Amino acid sequence: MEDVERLEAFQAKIDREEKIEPKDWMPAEYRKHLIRQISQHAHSEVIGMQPEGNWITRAPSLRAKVVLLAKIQDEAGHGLYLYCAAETLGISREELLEQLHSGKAKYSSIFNYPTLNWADMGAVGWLVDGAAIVNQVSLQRTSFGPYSRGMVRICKEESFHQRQGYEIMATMAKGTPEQKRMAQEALDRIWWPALGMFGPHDKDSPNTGNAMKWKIKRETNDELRQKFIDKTVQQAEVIGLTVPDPDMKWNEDKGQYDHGEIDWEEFMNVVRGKGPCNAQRLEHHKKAHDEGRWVRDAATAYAKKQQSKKQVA
Ligand code: FAQ
Repeated sequence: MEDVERLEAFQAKIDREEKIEPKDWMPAEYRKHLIRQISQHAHSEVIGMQPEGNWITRAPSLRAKVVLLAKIQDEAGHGLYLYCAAETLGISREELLEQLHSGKAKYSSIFNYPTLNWADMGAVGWLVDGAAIVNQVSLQRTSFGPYSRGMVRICKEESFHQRQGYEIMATMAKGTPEQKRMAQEALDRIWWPALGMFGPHDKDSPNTGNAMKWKIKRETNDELRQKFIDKTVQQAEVIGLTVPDPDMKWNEDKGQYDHGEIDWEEFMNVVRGKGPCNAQRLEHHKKAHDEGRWVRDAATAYAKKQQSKKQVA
């Protein structure tokens, strides 16, 4: 078929709400777009383990430690599903990691902020996983089959993550005045970076046009950010905390909250690698990757040996 016909057939399939699968024909731009987004998503899951990993040894109880450990291990699993989904598009794991280490591939800006105390574990679970769920529930309906199916599994686990964070915040908010202050300060620190997770305003988002046409994204950055705000402001009120936005106000006519503006200059600085922890996060990942080389070599050698045994038998 000519490319024009193929393109029409491809778009028609998307418009019929049928999934695109790895062996289907797809335009090079669609493949490239997906590799960029899925790999950025995978890197975020894995780099996102660092700010929470920082608190495993200092969790305030055995229960808190077990819950946090389970949550962080889930994030590693999410990274693996997503790397596998990206690999079905014809890129290798080595190339994906090379792009992360060279700075070509991004990961979510939120993970370049430090986690200063235990209340931050609550705020990260509640707000960061909360924002991730809003985005990922929408991505369950994305047009690429492996990404969509990965999202279904991931969303089931993310809702536990959000609740464990909210539980920490609720407990601290009704604790001593000092604990309540810590919870409020964690909310103050993480609120604006969490809103940045949804990306730039739609008018400043170069990828949204194609993403919506190809149904990679089902809702825009601003639509998802608004959904998150509308849900979360009320959750804060329930536990007696206040979001740090003096312009936050319920708009009866629109049926949603009006809110203040993100500091976009700070956002862009963090995205461009100049956030408080960008260098530290990448260094740590590179070091762990180098130190794990012997495990990968051993696993590959074992798999090869099993394969040759099968061939002999
Ligand atoms: N940070 O044109 P758009 C989690 C970049 S997982 C860094 O709007 P797009 C679980 C963007 O890549 C959280 N960069 O781009 C967890 C693009 O640059 P590029 C991760 C950002 O793709 C919790 C440029 O700006 N979730 O939290 C950010 O249409 C706790 C222009 O932007 C996902 O990755 C940002 N915040 O929309 C784990 C969801 N925003 O690539 C551990 C999947 C924008 O052209 C612990 N991704 N950029 O060089 C998406 O939904 C989309 O990629 C968006 C951005 C919405 C992030």
